[in-house]
Amino acid sequence: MSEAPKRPLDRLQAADVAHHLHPFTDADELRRRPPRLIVRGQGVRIWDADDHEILDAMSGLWCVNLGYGRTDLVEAAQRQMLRLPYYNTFFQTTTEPAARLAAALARIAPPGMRQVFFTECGSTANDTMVRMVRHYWELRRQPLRKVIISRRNAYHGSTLAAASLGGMASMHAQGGLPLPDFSHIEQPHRLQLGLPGESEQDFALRAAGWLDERIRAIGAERVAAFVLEPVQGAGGVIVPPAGYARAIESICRRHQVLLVSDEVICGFGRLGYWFGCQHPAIDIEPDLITFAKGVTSGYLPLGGVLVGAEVGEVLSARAGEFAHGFTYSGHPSCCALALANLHALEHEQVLQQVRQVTAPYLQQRFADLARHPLAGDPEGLGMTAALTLWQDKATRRPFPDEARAGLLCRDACFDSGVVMRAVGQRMIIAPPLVSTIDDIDRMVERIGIALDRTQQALRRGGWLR
Ligand code: PXG
Repeated sequence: MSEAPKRPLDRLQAADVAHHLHPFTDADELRRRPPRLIVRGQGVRIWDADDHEILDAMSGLWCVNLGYGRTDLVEAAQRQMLRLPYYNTFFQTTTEPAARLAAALARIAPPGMRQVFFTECGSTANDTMVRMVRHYWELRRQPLRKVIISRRNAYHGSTLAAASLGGMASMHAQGGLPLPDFSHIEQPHRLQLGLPGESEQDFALRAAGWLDERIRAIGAERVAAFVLEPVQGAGGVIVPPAGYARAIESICRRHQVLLVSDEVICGFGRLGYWFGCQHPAIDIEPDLITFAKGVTSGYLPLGGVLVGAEVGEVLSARAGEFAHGFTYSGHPSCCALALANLHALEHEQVLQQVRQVTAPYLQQRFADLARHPLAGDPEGLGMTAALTLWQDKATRRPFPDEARAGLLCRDACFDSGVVMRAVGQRMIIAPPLVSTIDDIDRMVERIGIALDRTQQALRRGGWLR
């Protein structure tokens, strides 16, 4: 029998490996390498149990937009928890934070979006949206409109409907997904799908045309909605070409297909606007918006669906209930924290700072990083950015999967004191919106060191000369 682990840290890690099933984690890998234990955070920094300081350039999982250690957020939740930690919003009841947050969201949402349905997270926001648009079409006496179209490589969550809606091949490979009546078109990724000599505008129109073709192939009378993220986050920070989103919008209008913007990542300032669809590079007016993450800066779970005039009027004008809801829909403690988060974003002028200073600086520094021999093709919008790792940058030859270049780089980043996310061979970041110029310089400096270390490791493995 192996000896019992001695240090408290070792004991915790052993307990975790033995009893904790982790999301999206290779169990074998976890046994070989116990998980890193994160113990505290302040501002844009987190610390592990060995007191190793790490810049959290991923804002947790795209959510800790105001950074760690905000007592104003914690106190807002605490005040509400002491007064009324929980009550529900079913059966003709409400609470003060739920009512006030609904009104606050209606005020910042794009014009015409006056109502919100609360959920606990982004997955249940998307599930709710799927049920809501199908119910809407039933109320409009077009019950055949059930099909929801989205894009390959999109991530929309992990419930059955959200995973079906998403276009992640690895998720569809398990458990018989997607469910019926979900359909996926190609993502507008020019680096991958652009033709030689094709202009950005031509690619944008060709990529949007895939939606038109799909709607016609299915039959518009069967299509309920099209769902897109303004910038595909977990898919690897895929920024659409200029004009794509507008072209998508007019195709949806032409076929009377509802347009949904999944703002779970792009909402609440990630692109420098309350919602990503308001960024001038996107510039669309969706019928529905799903959100989560940044609404509470990740301090407590909360999500929801913002409902535009067209759907809202049909849902509220006709008698009968929408037979849907969660115990924690409109959870008062989470809503109280969200109100404090919105207040801080507004009064500290975080969005303006992102638009005018931080985001342009981040994009500029990522362009600098792309001079590294291993990395190229800087892409990004707002406070999201990506680089691609190439085996041969001049000819854009990718590494074979076995090289595990992205994972090597992700580990090298951690060891160099910065969190980056690997999506295949794209290295991506989404730093807290409150990152300063100095914080970004430090992140970029550590990423540069990590790229050097990755290059050395790839050489040792025989993947680079
Ligand atoms: N929509 C989008 C666009 C998302 O990014 C969800 C929905 C689901 O939200 P919840 O709250 O149910 O997780 C997400 C979540 C990653 C990563 O590694 C991304 C997400 C979640 C976990 C990991 O990039 N996005």
